[in-house]
Amino acid sequence: VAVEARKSDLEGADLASRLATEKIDVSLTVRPEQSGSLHPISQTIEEVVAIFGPMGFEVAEGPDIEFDANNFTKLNFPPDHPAREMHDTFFLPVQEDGSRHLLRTHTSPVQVRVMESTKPPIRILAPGRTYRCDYDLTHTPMFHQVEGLAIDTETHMGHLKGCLIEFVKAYFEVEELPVRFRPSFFPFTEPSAEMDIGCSWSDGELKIGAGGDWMEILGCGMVHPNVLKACGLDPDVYQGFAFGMGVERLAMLKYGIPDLRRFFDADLRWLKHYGFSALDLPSLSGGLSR
Ligand code: 2NL
Repeated sequence: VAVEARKSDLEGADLASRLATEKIDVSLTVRPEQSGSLHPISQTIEEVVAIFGPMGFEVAEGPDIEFDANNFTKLNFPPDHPAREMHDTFFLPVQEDGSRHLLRTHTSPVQVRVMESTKPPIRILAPGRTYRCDYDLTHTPMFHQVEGLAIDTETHMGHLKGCLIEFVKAYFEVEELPVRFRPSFFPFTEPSAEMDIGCSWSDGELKIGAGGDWMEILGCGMVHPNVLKACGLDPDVYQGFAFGMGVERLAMLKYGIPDLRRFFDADLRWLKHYGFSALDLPSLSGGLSR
């Protein structure tokens, strides 16, 4: 190792003296002219993680190929729920034992796995790829979600509202951001809500912040007792909140990206235009985006 190190030192010194005496253009020889960039999906996930991290949420991951039970049954989807249709879900061939695997339709199975293996308190974020049999102007068969889950003995709707209001203000970098929670329905939460943020439209351009219009940003709710039970947690002891949001949508709203399908074209001009420097990691103190 010592010999190797001295050999490369010599080469370094040799190169330096050659550069000095032979006037070699350094920009052509040693400095790369082009550098790669972070895809807006990666950037957006990093930003969301940077905001929830200091609130105590840790990133959890799981497989893209899941059991039907983890994707649907334990999440309180009734056996005849429309989302279970062949039509919306990519199923793998039925196994010999009759069970069937699928491509997860949301990242909730990650939270199912964490609840089954961890004694609360639980605070996790589950970012990742999700799949649905859908392809048009506003849907791609593969897309990304970030879901969050917090479980403890006294976690309540006030905690949910506090965390999510702090999140949208930090993500959109708007301190005076109007928010509202509308009642909604998901099989896995009760009560359920959708969160809107204030916005305005002028000359066909969207502005986030006060302005009289509303923009839906995420879905959330208190984890359904049936889900806690199915994941081995006693609903008389534990309760918690969960939320989910679409990463492409978050990225399009913040960075003014008009067409969803361009995200997955691998077009270098698009990537260069909308990409981020890998050296500018988002942080709350240093600024989320530059
Ligand atoms: C949306 C709504 C949501 C959840 C996801 C969740 C996960 C578990 C238990 C309970 Cl394991 N809930 N996730 C809850 C509410 C809403 O997503 O619009 N996503 C794009």
